[in-house]
Amino acid sequence: MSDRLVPRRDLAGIFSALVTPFAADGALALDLVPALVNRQLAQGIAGFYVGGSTGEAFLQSLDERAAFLRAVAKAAAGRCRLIAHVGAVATADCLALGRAAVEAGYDAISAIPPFYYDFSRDEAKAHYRTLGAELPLPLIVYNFGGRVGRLTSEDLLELLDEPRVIGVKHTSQDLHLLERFKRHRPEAVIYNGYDEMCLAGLAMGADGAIGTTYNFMGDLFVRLAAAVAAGRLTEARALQVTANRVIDVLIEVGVFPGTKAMLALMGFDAGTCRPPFRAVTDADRAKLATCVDLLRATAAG
Ligand code: MN9
Repeated sequence: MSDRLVPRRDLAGIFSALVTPFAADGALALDLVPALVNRQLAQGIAGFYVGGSTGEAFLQSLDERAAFLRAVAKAAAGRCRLIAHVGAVATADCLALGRAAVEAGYDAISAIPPFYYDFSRDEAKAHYRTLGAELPLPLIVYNFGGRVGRLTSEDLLELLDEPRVIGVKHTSQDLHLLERFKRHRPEAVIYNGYDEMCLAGLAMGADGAIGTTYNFMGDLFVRLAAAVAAGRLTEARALQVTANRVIDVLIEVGVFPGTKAMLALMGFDAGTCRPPFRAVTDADRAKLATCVDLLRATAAG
């Protein structure tokens, strides 16, 4: 396959699955984007995965999603790598968002398989082939556990052979499959998806990680990844355990509303989530405040 894209190594590393801030009235709060982007870049992350699950993509119109892609690219101003999640049910909607990402200067696009309808495996694979053929950007398949429709492990391995597919965002506990992706195509860029298993994913060969909690503890995971790369697994494990103390609380209060609340407690307004996500309560905030203290102590130590 001579027209096959060679995956760029600078797409490896820790990527924040950036939250999308909404104002109290539910409107997109694009004014909050520059401070959020600057804060997270200061933590040393490689870049942003914009408009994915964490970005509440499926609670937004296509116009809003495109506007947010543009706002993040403007705020980032070439200082980091940017991956646009353009997944949608309709292939045409993915293409429209993909074109917005191309115009805004994104480095890669990514997409969840077409969902809701029982699309056949061939239909889902054809969807990715169309995105690859029509959009002049590297493509990262988003493998999200139960939400991949009928795509099998073999289908995902087959998609890794597509000329424009350079990698997989692997939000799955199946780390054997992650290792099979790397064995099948060693130069591919494979991202660990569950933050609470980041160490395990990196140990099994992931090139990086994309996650929700890197919005507010990206620095911890940058340190964790560096420790793994240097073979300091005891240190990496201690960092993962600290992170997981926080993630357990987040799962209790709701990962996305909890992430925005953590950012607020740290001094960065990330707005609210859209319903049906719940609003955090004072009791939630009190629990999360103990997590902020834990992270501060870890950063100091
Ligand atoms: O892709 C995220 N997964 C989802 C990454 O959004 C479904 C993760 O970062 C999780 O939010 C995180 C908490 O379970 O690992």
